[in-house]
Amino acid sequence: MKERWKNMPSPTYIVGFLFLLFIVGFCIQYTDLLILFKQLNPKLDENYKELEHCKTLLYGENKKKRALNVLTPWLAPIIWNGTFNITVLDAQHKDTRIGLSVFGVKKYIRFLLPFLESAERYFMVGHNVTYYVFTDKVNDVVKPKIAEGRTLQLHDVTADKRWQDVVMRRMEILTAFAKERMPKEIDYLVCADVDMVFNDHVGVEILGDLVATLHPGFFLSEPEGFTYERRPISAAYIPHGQGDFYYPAAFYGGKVDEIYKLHLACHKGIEEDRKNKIEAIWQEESHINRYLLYNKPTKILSPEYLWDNNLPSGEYIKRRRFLAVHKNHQEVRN
Ligand code: 5GW
Ligand code: MN
Repeated sequence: MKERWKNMPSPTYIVGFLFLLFIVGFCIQYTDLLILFKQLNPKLDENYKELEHCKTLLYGENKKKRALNVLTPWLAPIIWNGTFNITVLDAQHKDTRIGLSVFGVKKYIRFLLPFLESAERYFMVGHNVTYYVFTDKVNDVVKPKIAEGRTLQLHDVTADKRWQDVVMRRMEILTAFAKERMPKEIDYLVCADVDMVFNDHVGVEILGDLVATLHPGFFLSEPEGFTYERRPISAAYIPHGQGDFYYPAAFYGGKVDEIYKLHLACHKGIEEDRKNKIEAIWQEESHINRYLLYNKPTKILSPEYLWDNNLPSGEYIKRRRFLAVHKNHQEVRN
């Protein structure tokens, strides 16, 4: 007995060993494992740089802000720079047909050419793209040079007198197109405002069954601060205490059948409101937000995909992929 006791490590040794274990545990817990990984494999250097931004989103001081996460509570990815591998995704979508719809009605026709030219530079480059341009002045449209594998369709629409009707009409027109024509021509439809330009890569990483963007003006706000329609009499009503994110009507998309369902629901809601002599606070955007509360998007785009250089909190936005064009509101109003 006595002999064996002598062979046991001394208490100092045990304490030292436990301390060492603690230090190792601490390091694993609090240092970035990717750094260790990177040292083992220098080829990961490039990926590491991309992931750095993703990491700050995941572990940074703002992780409690739900928009700054990379997954929603229902496990839909939120697409921030560095969260996708475009080479893999491009290969997966080699045969995918993508539609981009845009309205240039009345004075907004002036935004069409810069919009389309920028789309040729940055939107789904190398993929099969169909532009669906809706305008009241088909003959005045100046077409940009379109790359091979891409087509531009011009469609005539009526110009409503009130701007509110112009923006809401989009739901009705896109319901019809997503039902009749688009299923034969495209797999996914992306819907955009025209008073915008593509300013950096926007590719197949944005494709999903039902995709919406985080509104650049509200991504750091709590749902109570969102400008949802709060009057119960409207079909776009969202009760206080509810809501995940505030989604803009200026950039969203999805599989054609999903987008058809969204547009049909919004169109019906707008018609119902019309009968009840009410108009939702932000027109079709309010109806889209209502729809997406009960039909959760399967993918969400960070405000990189809808940014305005006049907004604060630009430090979160590493890539300004789709940018608002500054407009003279007086000048473009009818
Ligand atoms: C005109 C005046 C006020 C509001 C909207 C319009 C308008 C919008 C129009 O006269 N013609 C037209 O085609 N639009 C379409 O609706 C454009 O595609 C435009 O991008 C979209 C949404 O209207 P915006 O861009 O003025 O809305 P915000 O929220 O970006 O200011
Ligand atoms: Mn706009």
